[in-house]
Amino acid sequence: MKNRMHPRTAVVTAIAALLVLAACTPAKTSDLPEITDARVGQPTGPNAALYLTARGYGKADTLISAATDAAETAEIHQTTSNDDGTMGMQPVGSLELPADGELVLEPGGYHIMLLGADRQDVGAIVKVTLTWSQAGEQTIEAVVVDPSETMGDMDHSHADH
Ligand SMILES: [Cu+2]
Repeated sequence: MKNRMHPRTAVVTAIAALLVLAACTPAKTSDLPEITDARVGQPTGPNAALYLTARGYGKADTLISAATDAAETAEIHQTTSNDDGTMGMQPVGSLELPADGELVLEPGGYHIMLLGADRQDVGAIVKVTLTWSQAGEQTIEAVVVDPSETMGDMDHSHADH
């Protein structure tokens, strides 16, 4: 009896092996940072602070600006401690995202300041477009959270704005 199964079995096995390989390989290398924890402290005054965590995608990148329809303008800020113990903040031109590292914007550190921010309900979604020097524009959605969750940047004076 002719054995015709062997070659075919070999082909099927090879295809199965390829499928397994394909499944194990990332389908597509992302060319955008992965953004998590994007949140905006509910505006209690003219301004609001946005925080997020960005994960690198294999190439170093630089966050150079942010924009949103939910505020008059948006700036990248850094919270600083003044010599007299009070907190202040200042605009920073850009923020580095390491190739496989993280860029964390959090209370007491970096944030994106929404100047002239619209009134927002807790739970609302604010769309913000980040501009990266390499990846280009990336629109993200940030959830509006209770101001108590972003203490540290909401209390101090924004007189320098
Ligand atoms: Cu600020």
